Amino acid sequence: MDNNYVAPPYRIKMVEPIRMTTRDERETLLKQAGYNPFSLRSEDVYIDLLTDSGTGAMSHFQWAALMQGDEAYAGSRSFYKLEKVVKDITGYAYVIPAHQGRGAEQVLLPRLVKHEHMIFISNMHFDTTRAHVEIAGARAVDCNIDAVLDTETYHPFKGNFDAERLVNIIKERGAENIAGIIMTITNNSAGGQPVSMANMRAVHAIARKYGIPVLIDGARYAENAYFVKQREDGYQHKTIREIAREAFDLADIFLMSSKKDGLSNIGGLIVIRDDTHLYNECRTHIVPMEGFPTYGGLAGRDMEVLAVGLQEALEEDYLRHRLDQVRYLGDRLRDAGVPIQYPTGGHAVFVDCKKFVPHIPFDQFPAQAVVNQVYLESGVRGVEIGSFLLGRDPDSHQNLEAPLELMRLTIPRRTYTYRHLDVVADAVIATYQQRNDLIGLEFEYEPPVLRHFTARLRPIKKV
Ligand code: PM9
Repeated sequence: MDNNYVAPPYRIKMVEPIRMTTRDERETLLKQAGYNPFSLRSEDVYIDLLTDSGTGAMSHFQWAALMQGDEAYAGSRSFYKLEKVVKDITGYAYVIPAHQGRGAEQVLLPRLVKHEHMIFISNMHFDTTRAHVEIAGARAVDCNIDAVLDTETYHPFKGNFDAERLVNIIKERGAENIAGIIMTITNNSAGGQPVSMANMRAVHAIARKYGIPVLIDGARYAENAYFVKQREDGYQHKTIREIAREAFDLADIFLMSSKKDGLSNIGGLIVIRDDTHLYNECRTHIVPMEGFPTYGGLAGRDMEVLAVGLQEALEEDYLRHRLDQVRYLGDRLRDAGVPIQYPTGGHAVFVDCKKFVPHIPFDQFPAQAVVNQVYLESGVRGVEIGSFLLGRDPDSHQNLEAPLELMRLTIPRRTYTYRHLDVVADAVIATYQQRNDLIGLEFEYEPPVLRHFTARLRPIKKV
């Protein structure tokens, strides 16, 4: 194991105080939140690892850029700056901003659904992507490799598509019924796991053979490129930018939640290689949904920040430290015997809660029980990525069983120190020592879509 974790390539210029609560306070706060940490106030959280989405720290270059925002409704100078940066990175012709990733999804995905009974196929759909696929009247089919389910065994590219299964699904369903193939890089739900360039190339070749559009869901495309450089033969001497471009060359559309590798607090992108018809359709539909095509729900200052952040996120020093922080937390947990998705991925450590609390069944949300206990223990907020998040089958309405029950400890960019991560590790290890006492949860209130954001739960008391 490489225990040489690099120090940050930045120093701290501004601080935001955070507050530790008492155990008794947290008992009350969690109960008030319906045993769903999404409903906690952030002030009541000591270290917030709910998400890396929009939660990172901006550089002084970004803060300076913010002052240059052109807030014109139409034709903002800030849009053209952003457009140029995105075109330079992707090589694509058309750029439309959106307020965040799901804004881009709601505008783009329905344009690809041409008739009933269509599906999208992905290495793994992220939850909002799945929701927008379903809202568009299609269905989401995941096509991950089996290695992802074996959390203990090393695989350099656990985020990969199962290319053979992809071909079988296309043959079974008929190419005319596939609305698109979505390459999620990195593969968030699988554990922030990277996808290899060889795999992307294979998927692209299959898609071309059957005439199916390829989409990159690239919230964390720069982190993916860094893993390719580290782990895939032939990429060691290429820059992150070159590797990212090679990935974009293997797709037709790039959807981005730029709250991640855009290093910004808000933002999304629809980027289209060359399909003028599709671009015009998106341009039309973005107006009622997000805003005029040169702002798409963003302020001019947001576009300025994003134009700078997209470039900073491609810097190798930044990425090395970012991924080392994740690796550090993962190594601390593994050393203590806590089961995690191994190797660690790009943005988070994913704790394998099927193994952590095997006595809690999937429909009592084992990972949610662990997330809650870690909060009680320490004021650290993680998030469940499992059956609670997955929800119900849109047709049968039965609770779906997730292939993995994970607690995600998501590390915001440039925000916490290694010492903060020690606090997190200690809390998770303390929770692991009490794992046999943890109990499952049931619904007090269950919303019809994306239930994990706003549901209320209660512990199932032992009788
Ligand atoms: N991802 C995350 O925490 C934020 C929402 S859940 C707390 O992982 C991918 C791969 C994502 C993603 C959001 C979106 C949607 C699309 N694709 O959140 O709408 O990881 O900007 O992006 C979250 P927005």
